[in-house]
Amino acid sequence: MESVSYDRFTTPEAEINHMGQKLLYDSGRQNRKMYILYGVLVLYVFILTLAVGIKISQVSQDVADLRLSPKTFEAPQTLQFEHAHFSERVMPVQGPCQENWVFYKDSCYFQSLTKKKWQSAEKNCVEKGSHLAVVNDLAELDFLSSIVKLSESYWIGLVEKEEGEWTWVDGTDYSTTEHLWDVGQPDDWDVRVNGEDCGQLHARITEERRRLWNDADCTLSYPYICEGKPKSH
Ligand SMILES: [Ca+2]
Ligand SMILES: [Ca+2]
Ligand SMILES: [Ca+2]
Repeated sequence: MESVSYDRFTTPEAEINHMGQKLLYDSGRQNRKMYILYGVLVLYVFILTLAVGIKISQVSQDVADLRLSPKTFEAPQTLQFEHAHFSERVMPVQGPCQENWVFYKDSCYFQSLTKKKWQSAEKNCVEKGSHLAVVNDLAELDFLSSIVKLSESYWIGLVEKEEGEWTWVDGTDYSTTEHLWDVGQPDDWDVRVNGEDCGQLHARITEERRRLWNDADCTLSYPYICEGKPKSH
């Protein structure tokens, strides 16, 4: 009987014992879950740290590469710096050209004493049987740099028909000539309403400086340079 009553009715101590075991079991499961969660979290943090570490090392490598090869980074500046100096000056001669014109290679050049807007300047050159100067190469630019006044900018035959589409007045393909823009030009500086769509030889402060190109507002008046072929008599 005792054993039956023991089986059917548990004593309070046994009940407590049983609950204790259940609690222990539950808390064990809870702990395992926590451990798994903790493990996943640690793994996630580890992967994240690894990824950030790889990225930082890539960026450091890129910075180191840039430091080691500054030429690649500064190529456009270097090119303009080389173009900014010239030593050989060409003495202007009249040659087969008309009076007040100077001869260089196979062209005659006229340097205006008056200032005109770009359009009027080109019109005036055409009336003289020429056009605004077309700078075909660096040698021609150096020649023009040597004949003009130091502190003036001069219109040349470079005009922007559409923004970004520069053309030469004599039909020379702009893409085939050297692009001898001054540092930071063309900048289409739009402090005035018209923007800047006409090319000029930029004024210089010192003799040693080559005149590079600037884009300027076509409606401003500047002196200009005409270029034409020698007239056969
Ligand atoms: Ca030319
Ligand atoms: Ca422009
Ligand atoms: Ca400009």
